Amino acid sequence: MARKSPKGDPVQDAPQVAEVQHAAAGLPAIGHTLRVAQQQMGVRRTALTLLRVNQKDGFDCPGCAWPEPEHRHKAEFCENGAKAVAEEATLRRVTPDFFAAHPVADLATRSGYWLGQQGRLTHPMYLAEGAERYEPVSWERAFDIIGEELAALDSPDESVYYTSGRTSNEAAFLYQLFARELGTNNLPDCSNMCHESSGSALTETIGIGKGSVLLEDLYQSDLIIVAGQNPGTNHPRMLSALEKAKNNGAKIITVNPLPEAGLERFKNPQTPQGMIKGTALTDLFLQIRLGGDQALFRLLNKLILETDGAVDEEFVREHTHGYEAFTEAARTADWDETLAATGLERERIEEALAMVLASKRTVVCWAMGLTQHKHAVPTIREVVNFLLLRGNIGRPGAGVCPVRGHSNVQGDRTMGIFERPAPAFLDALEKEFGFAPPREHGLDVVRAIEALRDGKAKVFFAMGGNFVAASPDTDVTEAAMRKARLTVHVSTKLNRSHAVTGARALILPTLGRTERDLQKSGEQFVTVEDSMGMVHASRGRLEPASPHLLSEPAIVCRLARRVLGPGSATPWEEFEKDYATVRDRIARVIPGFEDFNARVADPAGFALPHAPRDERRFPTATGKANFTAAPVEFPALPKGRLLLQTLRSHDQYNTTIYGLDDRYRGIKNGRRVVLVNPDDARELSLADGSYADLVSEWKDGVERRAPGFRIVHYPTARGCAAAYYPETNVLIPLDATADTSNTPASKSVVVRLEQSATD
Ligand SMILES: Nc1nc2c(c(=O)[nH]1)N[C@H]1C(S)=C(S)[C@@H](COP(=O)(O)OP(=O)(O)OC[C@H]3O[C@@H](n4cnc5c(=O)[nH]c(N)nc54)[C@H](O)[C@@H]3O)O[C@H]1N2
Ligand SMILES: Nc1nc2c(c(=O)[nH]1)N[C@H]1C(S)=C(S)[C@@H](COP(=O)(O)OP(=O)(O)OC[C@H]3O[C@@H](n4cnc5c(=O)[nH]c(N)nc54)[C@H](O)[C@@H]3O)O[C@H]1N2
Ligand SMILES: [Mo]
Repeated sequence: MARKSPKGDPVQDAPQVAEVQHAAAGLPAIGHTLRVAQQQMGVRRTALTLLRVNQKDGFDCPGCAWPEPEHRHKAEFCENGAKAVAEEATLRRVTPDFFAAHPVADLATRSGYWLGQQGRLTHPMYLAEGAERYEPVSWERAFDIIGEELAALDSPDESVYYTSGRTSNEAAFLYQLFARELGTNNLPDCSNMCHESSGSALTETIGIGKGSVLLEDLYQSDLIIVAGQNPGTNHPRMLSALEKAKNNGAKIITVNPLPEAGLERFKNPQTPQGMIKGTALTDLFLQIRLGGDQALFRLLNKLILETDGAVDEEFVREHTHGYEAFTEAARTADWDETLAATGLERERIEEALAMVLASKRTVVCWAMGLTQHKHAVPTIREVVNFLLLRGNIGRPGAGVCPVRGHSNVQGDRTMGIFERPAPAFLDALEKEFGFAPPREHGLDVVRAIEALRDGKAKVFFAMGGNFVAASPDTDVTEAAMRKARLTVHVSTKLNRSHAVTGARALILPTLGRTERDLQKSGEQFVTVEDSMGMVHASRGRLEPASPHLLSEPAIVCRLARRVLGPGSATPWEEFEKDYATVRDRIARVIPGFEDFNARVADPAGFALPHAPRDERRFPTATGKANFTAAPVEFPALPKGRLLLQTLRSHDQYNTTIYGLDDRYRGIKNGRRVVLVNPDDARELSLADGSYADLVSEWKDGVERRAPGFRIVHYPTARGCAAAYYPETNVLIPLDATADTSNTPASKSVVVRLEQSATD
């Protein structure tokens, strides 16, 4: 029986299953793009807006962080980029009348999809203590309320400043400056739930937590391994890059428990021939079990070590450290253990090895499939070992390529949004702004939830995002948020975090990327950094959704003036007036941004320095690239249980739900589905089309339950299941996190499926 949708919510969740697709993009994608865009924006605005995405004088696509190619096509956007734009540039509005008609208790019963579909926020809104509804409030009063609550704290460390990854460099720099002047490093961000494991592993091994390849490297590589990533949905423009690499002779190995359509075949909508036939992308598909990647790369490393002449000995000698300990560990890798961990056949691994040995230039790309496991950091370190062995870092056509999510998540980190800032960064801030920044580490996402839960944090401020829906352990997180004195969200759209609040709450509506940002010195632009370390300008042209919006930089500047008062020597007023003055400071504080204003005038932008990529220099503790030798781990699966990964459908952007279809996977009109391998389903007597509750099992013995999921027989790896996030976040225990990075392990949750009594 299909689960009833929340009361009064017109959204039905009645999943249907159609055929699984084996190719991505093509004509259907164009049709979908235009339909979604026109529903939200109308015909004229659709044309005007979509033509400016990722153009040199336009705005950066708020979709993903994939870089723009040098030769931009007239339509340099994809289906899902267009949906992201349409969500922001929509003509629908959430006005004070809306809040008058919908008390918070009503909003709390609504689905995320319904909330998002209501449109853009137009006024600052305030929920007073004990009140049932948000009411309009002036900006001045809003800042006063925040000031009152901050003044009542025993320490600035009782406040938390979250950032999602759409925030521009300028806004992020100002925001961290404000938090640190106030006296706290409590700057958790979405990266804590995303690529933190990549940052941790890469900083330790190569000395910088960012990818080492540029687009040109992909085009020149012989072999690209795409592990734990679904670019057809989440980074569609990456498919054009993969296609170009293939046309240049590259081979592609895909490592994934799911056969993802985009990696099977890409029908490039920008070429007539691409539309009809398309390009087969994957040459070898390794259908791995969830969490088996460390074991796979470890065995490949052993096999490379055992092949005469396969190791780049000169590189290893000149540039690396820890080789002995690593080889000792790698030599113990075991076929049987690896086959059990990965679920792969021996022949497939041998084929992969042959391709690896035939390649002189190898790139490994990855995303959430590698980062969101308990052993994510050692897994990514093993990928680094794999590349180091054959000298595949720091030369053309080769390297590490963690593919970032949010369009400026990498830039926000560069700007200092980090709860554990480097001492050198704090020194530079101190020198430039003349105050002593706090040195103690702050709270990341998981620790911030714990602090709220334990009453140690009382004010929660979010620069974008949807914290309660994106975070793990939904019930725990929501209860923690409700304990806060004040929750504040700087947002473009309504979401669940506005309905699950502290005693008092504020919604501060802000400009999106697509909109004109007019300040006292004139029209402003902002800057962003993509997944490959390229920085460029982004300029919105649309009329703002409402005259009452403030830009993110303006909000931070006004808040800082109100809260820090005349005691702050920082020229907040000037920063608000002219963002170029912010960039001048960034140029003086952050290495690589010298002459920022001059260089960003070049429409193509500029590349940030990357020592391993540019000079084969590794700024690690040892001064070399570090091999590491962690024990191999993989998730244990008790009998009768499945390992669940929580992932994205084709119709969502994280917690923003665009629609109820997942076209490539053949799911329609509903999101409460769980994909199970037919053989597992048979063994567990889970009929296709029947309904079950997902119940997660964790060492604390607490029962976490997500009710009413339709079982879909689907060709995923044995023992593995998949269901969409954020509906499944209720299943992920707060302390089920990755070692070192503390990222929620959202890709390996042990679950049992309990069939509903009515079936
Ligand atoms: N349209 C759209 N674009 C987006 C987003 C969005 O929600 N919608 N989100 C943005 C953000 S913030 C991010 S971080 C990225 C996310 O981009 P992805 O990481 O591609 O997103 P997920 O849907 O989480 O997909 C994880 C992929 O890894 C595979 N996988 C899961 N576990 C394992 C494993 O153990 N091993 C291997 N080898 N594979 C595994 C899954 O089957 C799936 O193909 O996309 C960004 N772009
Ligand atoms: N189970 C599970 N949980 C996950 C993941 C998973 O794979 N599985 N993925 C994790 C990952 S990778 C990430 S990155 C996080 C995402 O976590 P978040 O970044 O917190 O979540 P989003 O859904 O991207 O946030 C959407 C909201 O951002 C606001 N917004 C949009 N554009 C702007 C803007 O320009 N300015 C401002 N101020 N606000 C804006 C809108 O109000 C919108 O409702 O979720 C994580 N959670
Ligand atoms: Mo992400």
